Amino acid sequence: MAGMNGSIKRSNDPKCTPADMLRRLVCCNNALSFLIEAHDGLSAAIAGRAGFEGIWASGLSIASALGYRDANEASWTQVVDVVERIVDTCDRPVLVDGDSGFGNFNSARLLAQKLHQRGAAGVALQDSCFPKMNSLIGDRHRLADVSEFSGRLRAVKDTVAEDFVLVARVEALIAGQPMESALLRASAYADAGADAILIHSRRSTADEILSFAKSWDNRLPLVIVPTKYHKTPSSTFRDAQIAAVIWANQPLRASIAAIRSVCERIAADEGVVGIDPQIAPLEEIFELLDYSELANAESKYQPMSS
Ligand code: SPV
Ligand code: MG
Repeated sequence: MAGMNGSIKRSNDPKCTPADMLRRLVCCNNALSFLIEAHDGLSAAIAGRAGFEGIWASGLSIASALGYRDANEASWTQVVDVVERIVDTCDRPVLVDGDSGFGNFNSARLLAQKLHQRGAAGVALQDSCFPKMNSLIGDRHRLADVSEFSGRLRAVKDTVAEDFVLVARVEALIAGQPMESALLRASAYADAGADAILIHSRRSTADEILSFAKSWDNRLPLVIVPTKYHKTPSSTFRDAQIAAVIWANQPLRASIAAIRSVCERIAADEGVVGIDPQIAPLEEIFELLDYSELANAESKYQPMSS
């Protein structure tokens, strides 16, 4: 189906909601799934065409694209607005990085409800205090109290449509807590109704994640973000029965490298002849955002007067 936003191809089948699609990827599937980061409508359109099964609306990437630091500088309504653009330009289910839920149980459930209304398939909430700091920088990662965070999860489950996927993200290992604490937290979040656990690590090897997965023993599906342990082959994650891998920031980082190199070259050359063959043609923009749908709609609804 083509829609008003130019490139919407979402199914009209009420039996297959975005949440159902994400649930199949993360919760009811024995195969390893892959989600890729998007930070705006255009990056989501590109990711969908590359064949990814699901989209990770990354907090780091959305904040960075807006020119904010990943420290809750962007407001939750700004994130919701970006998510709407991602949802409208891509037919894949979108799992949103909801950080810690922007406060308490009430802001968490409001955020989740608005994300659901805008077409997101699920939200990941992490057990951090507000404001959070990106997990891959610094040592100031204050953890929320387990029962208070469990209340945030329960509030989301009780408020938002039943099929909306709720991923509970455990930050214990990021905060330097022992494995035991990570497992206890994950257990509490499973009891609170989470559909999957995102266990995060910033070690350069997957040892921590693999040891967690072994002890966890598949109580709920596991989601991981191998940014720092990116050299680990996917077969290792498959063998550990991980449910989903999120490539959380590579498209944003690719765009930074490409924009930097093109800007430097144009500045040095005082012209664009040298770079033109290397950059995306305008036609690609028109195709990604489905300009042909608009042309068809114009001839149907607004024929040129003769
Ligand atoms: C994100 O993509 O915003 C994440 C993953 O939350 S990380 O940057 O590793 O915290
Ligand atoms: Mg994040």
